[in-house]
Amino acid sequence: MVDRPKKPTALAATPGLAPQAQVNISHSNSIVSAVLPSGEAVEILLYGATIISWKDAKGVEKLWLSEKAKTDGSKAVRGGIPLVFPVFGKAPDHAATSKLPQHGFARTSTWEFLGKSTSESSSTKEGGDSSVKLDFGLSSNNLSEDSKKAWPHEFGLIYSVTLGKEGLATSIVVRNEGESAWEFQTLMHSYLRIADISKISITGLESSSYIDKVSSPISTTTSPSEPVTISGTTDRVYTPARGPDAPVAVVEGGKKKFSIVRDNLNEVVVWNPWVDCKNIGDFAPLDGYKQMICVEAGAVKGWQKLEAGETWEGGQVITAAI
Ligand code: TA6
Repeated sequence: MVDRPKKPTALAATPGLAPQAQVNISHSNSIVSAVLPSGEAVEILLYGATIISWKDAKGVEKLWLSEKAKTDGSKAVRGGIPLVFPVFGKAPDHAATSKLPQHGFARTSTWEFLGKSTSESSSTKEGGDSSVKLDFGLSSNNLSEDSKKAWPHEFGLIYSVTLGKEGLATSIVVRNEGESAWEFQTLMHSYLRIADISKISITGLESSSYIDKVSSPISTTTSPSEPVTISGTTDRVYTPARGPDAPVAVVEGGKKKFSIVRDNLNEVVVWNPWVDCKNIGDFAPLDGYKQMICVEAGAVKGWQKLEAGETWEGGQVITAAI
């Protein structure tokens, strides 16, 4: 290259945009993954719009996934964050959803990837303050004939997963696209990864009403004014006394590992199958219950009713300690 005397000094380097999040679709269009410049990562299976992995900037996995989890679309994923809609559990006494499988059809339907939107700070500091929102859609048209027959209502769901440096947000918009009202329940069935179930306590559920699904008969009672600890099969639907924007936190060895705040999701389900996991065919390893705790934000007590054309939205933000 000819060297030119007196060539202009280099223009002050205009700070470029902060590096962007990388979003890919892989595994024959079945998995959407995103990685932030700072290293945080998330993977979502289009089957069920199930989050199957969420890693922090150091590559530490935050979600528990069974070693026997099916991610081939043959059944609901055992682990990660499956999505429950339009019914939580089974509702034999609720005519409109009584024919649906446990936890409804959202987690066993193939969703569409609607796209991504990123937000970068203008800052050029390492990694910026970037986050990326991934949107997924499901409507009556995506349903199997069986599901349509079991729940013949016109609906539209948009499920958004936002990966940020501080945490992971999931939110759902539910729309009644039909001509008549219907009602639903929804829940984000988060399997959080921990090191040792005997060392965790859950705060934010003190002095709160809860349904104990392990007791026989199932009972409704109020929790004591201290954190919840797990020492056996646990399956409880809490209505936290301090409301959705008061954090529910998983503390392990005295250190806060996860903190969850909610929007319009008034209930928090706490589930650990303990040694009963031996009766769950896709739960592995058999001592895996020691490394997981389900803390599930949902609207599952009673039913949300949508008139024709109405929309409902709810969500959660999970922050995880690095
Ligand atoms: O969220 C707790 C719960 O409703 C438990 O009762 C247990 O059934 C768990 O969900 C897992 O349900 P699944 O249908 O995924 O086996």
